[in-house]
Amino acid sequence: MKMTFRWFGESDSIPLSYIKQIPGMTGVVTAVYDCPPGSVWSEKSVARLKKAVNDAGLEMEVIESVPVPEAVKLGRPERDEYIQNYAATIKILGAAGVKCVCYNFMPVFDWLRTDLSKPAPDGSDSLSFDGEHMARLDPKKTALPGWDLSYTPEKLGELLDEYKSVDKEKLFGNLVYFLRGILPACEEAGVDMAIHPDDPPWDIFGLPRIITGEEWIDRLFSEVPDRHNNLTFCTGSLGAGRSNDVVRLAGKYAAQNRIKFAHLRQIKFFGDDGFTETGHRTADGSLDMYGIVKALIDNGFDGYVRPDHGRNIWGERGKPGYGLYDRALGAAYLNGLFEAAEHGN
Ligand code: DNO
Repeated sequence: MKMTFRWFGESDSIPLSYIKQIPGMTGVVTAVYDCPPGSVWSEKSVARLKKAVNDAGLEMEVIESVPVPEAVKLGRPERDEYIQNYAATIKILGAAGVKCVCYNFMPVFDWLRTDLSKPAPDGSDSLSFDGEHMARLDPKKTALPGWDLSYTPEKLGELLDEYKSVDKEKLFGNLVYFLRGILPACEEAGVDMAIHPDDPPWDIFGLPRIITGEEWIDRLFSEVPDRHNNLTFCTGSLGAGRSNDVVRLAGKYAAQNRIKFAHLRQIKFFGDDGFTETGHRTADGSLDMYGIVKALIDNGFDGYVRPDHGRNIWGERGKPGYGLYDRALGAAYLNGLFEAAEHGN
């Protein structure tokens, strides 16, 4: 297991030197943010990022994310060009020592929350999702965290209309087409693709979401068995789907050697489908964090791990979910769980 920490590049307010001081930290999970979406990442940008990370005594073996353009998810005719660009980026990353690329295949929006700073009784605050609140929103009139703010309301409207002809089957077919297009580059470059589950794992605003649980994940691996087609096991995303037994799924996909990267995060359920992010401990939420870590270890997991979203604590006003303090506490706690699980307790 390699413990890592997400870092948003030079604009991140957290210095690499602080990340290095977290016990057991081996590297950062990062991305190039100065290349236009859909283009081939420049070798110069990748090399600069890697140098900054390595100079701080850290590794850059995981990229999160190389975004997949909407044209690819929609299956537009121009997707082939974007897929070629994606494959070229993978080769550049592989040459720079990157081993794993985390990506998602969610239409239009990435992760969604209805509250970025829900207060807790101890004075901390965190991200939260409330389905009833979400149901009252009009995507063309509101901007929520996780939304791509570069869309104008008109563009967003057009995109939402275009997705009306894309159901789950079509989206799945487009994912398979994308993977078949890039996997030869992954083989050549020694890079594992690790798809991130949809967050939350159900349809939003009528947009189809497919990486939501066991049925579709099994289908993905049976349709594209290539060994570079893998999973980012995100406990908070999968776990928000209450029918997903994350301990069992962690064991199952670790045994299949499909988990290359784990996002370990705690959530506490409320109402029918609501959840609030909490501290990482099992006792703080609804997921059995030790059970998850033990299932991973008992089934041979040896990939990258990162603490996922943290709360705002100690007066920090971090990037939502990505402050320093609570994620550092999460990493320390997770290191303890891994140590115990590895010793067979
Ligand atoms: C949220 C993250 C996601 C993730 C992407 C991967 O904090 O886990 O935004 O990076 O979905 O493409």
